[in-house]
Amino acid sequence: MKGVRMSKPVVGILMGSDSDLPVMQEAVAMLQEFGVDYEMTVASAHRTPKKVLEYSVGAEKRGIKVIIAGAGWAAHLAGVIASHTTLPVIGVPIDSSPLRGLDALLATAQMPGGVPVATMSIGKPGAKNAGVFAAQIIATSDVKIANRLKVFRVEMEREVEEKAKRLLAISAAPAMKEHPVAEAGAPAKKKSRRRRWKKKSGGAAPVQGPAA
Ligand code: RP5
Repeated sequence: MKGVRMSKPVVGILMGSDSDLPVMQEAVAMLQEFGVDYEMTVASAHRTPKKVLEYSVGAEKRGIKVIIAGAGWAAHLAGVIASHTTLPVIGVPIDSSPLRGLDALLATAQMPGGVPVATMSIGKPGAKNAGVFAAQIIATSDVKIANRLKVFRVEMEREVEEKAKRLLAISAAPAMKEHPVAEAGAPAKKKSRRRRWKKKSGGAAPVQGPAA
C-alpha cells in the first residue's frame, strides 16, 4: 500500500501489512468524521524495522501528535514505536492470526513499565476506538474537534434510545414471538430446586439453614 498523506496530518496511522487495512479503515473513518488530518502507511516492526525507527523518531518534528499502530500476530509494532518516541501511541491488535488476535492483544498491551501503549480491543471495534481516542487527544487543544466528539456522543445516545423504543414496540405487539430478537430471548423459566425436589419426593422440600 502506498502511503496516504493529508495536507497537515496530526495523526499517523501505521499498520504491519496492507492486509490490516480492512480493520484499520475503521480508524480512518472516525478521523474523517471528526475532521482530523492523518497520514497512513505500512511499516512492520519485523519486516521493515528501519522504516519503523525512522518514522517514530521523525514523527514529532513533522507535526504528528498521536500515532495509531495496528498489527497482528506477534504484534510488536506499537511497542517498538513507543520505545522511540514520547508521542502517545495507540495500539490496535489485529485478528489476523489463527489465535484470532489474542496473541496481538498480549503483545501490544503487555508493555513494561515506563513505555505505555494505549491498547484498544481486538479488531474493527478496536480500530474504531483508536480513531475516536486519537481525536479525543487532539481535541484537548482543538475546540472544533471537541465539539464534534460531543455531537458524536449525543448521536450515539439517541441511536440507543431508538433501539430501546423499537424493542418496546416489538414486545408490546402480539406478533412478538415471530421477531428474531424475541425468539432468541429469555429461556423458559427454570423450576426452582425446591419445587423440583418437592415434586420428586412428594413432600416438602428441605429448607437450607445453618448446620446443626
Ligand atoms: C503482521 O502480520 C501484520 O500486521 C499482519 O496482521 C500479519 C500478516 O501480514 P501479511 O502476511 O498479510 O503481510 O505483521
